[in-house]
Amino acid sequence: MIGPKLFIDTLRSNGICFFAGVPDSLLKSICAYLSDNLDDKHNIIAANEGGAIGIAAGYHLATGRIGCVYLQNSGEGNIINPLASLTDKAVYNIPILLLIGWRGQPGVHDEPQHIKQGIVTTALLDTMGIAYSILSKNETVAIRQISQAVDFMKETNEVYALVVEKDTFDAYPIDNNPNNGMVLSREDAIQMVAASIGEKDVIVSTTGMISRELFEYRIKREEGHKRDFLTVGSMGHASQIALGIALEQPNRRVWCFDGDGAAIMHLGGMAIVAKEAPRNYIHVIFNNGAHDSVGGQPTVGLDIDFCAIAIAVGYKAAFKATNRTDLLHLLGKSKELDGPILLLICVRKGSRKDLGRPTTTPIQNKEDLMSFLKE
Ligand SMILES: Cc1ncc(C[n+]2csc(CCOP(=O)(O)OP(=O)(O)O)c2C)c(N)n1
Repeated sequence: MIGPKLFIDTLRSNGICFFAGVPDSLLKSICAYLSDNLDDKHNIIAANEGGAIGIAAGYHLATGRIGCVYLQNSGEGNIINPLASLTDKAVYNIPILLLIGWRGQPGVHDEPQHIKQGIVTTALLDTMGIAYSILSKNETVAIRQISQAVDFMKETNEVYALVVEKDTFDAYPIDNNPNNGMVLSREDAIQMVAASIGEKDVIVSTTGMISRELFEYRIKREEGHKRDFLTVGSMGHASQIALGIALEQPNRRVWCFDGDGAAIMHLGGMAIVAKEAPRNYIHVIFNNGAHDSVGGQPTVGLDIDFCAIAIAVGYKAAFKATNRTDLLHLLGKSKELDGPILLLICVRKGSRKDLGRPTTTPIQNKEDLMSFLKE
């Protein structure tokens, strides 16, 4: 395995001193090392992976140097457009080193949402004409790969990718201190909101632990999962899935259980919710200021005013809760109001150590929900 310090030091000694990206569980120790050792001018956690390509391209334009963009392979879709129409040699020919965490690598067990992406990870790079290598777990070989990648980028001005398998990097102590100043746990908040929704209401929950905590809540209550659509992949799109349902089913309330990282990833979706203005739409953002599900790296969630954003784009109302009493009060109040409404719930970081994963398949989940929506 490769030590995160050695890896980053090698990049730096090859002239790569600027990083942007979206955190990934396989790159957890690299992301943690970068957060601990670089300031936020040299390590920018982007809204989405495509944005990170833009930032690294701008960095190159301003400095002539090469930046590194890190991402989970789930974010490959988000980078295809800027790779094809910005950095490609047929357009601006801008070099960037990609560091791609390979979830769902064929032969390695993973969750359903990673299987297809795992299969197409290197095929997409081939199709895009992007040179790559699979990062060796041997430090000496990895050091050589980095210098070859840098030579290639300097010579051609093209993008190069290092694809990272599971267990490539040594652990690095992660400062995932749940204490972000908030008192409510995300799981408690999820349970309080889920317990308050009407019999006919449905929930579209976002990627990561929010869906896992909702799933376990239904098990505990023996309620089945038919009211919930678990957006296990497709990070950042839960609010739009909820919008699609809400517009077609105006007689039931549709709740989106979003994360701050996911909401920020495709923040523009809120403007479309507001424009379509379904009266039955409630957007709940569980805001811990972190990408908690992949290691707790910071988002700008606690630095921005989501309620002001919601009102500015046209939501009918937006409320913030930071404790149980406020939340209970707001849940009661929001039932009397027309949507779209934003409920911003500030929560602690962290989760239960024994938190499980959905045991039903995505297809079962979809079919159960669709039958429920027909009732
Ligand atoms: C396009 C894409 N990029 C990255 C990921 C990896 N990923 C899964 S969950 C997650 C963090 C989600 O953070 P947030 O929405 O704030 O919810 P939290 O985990 O903090 O509850 C990330 C980055 C992904 N699944 N898809």
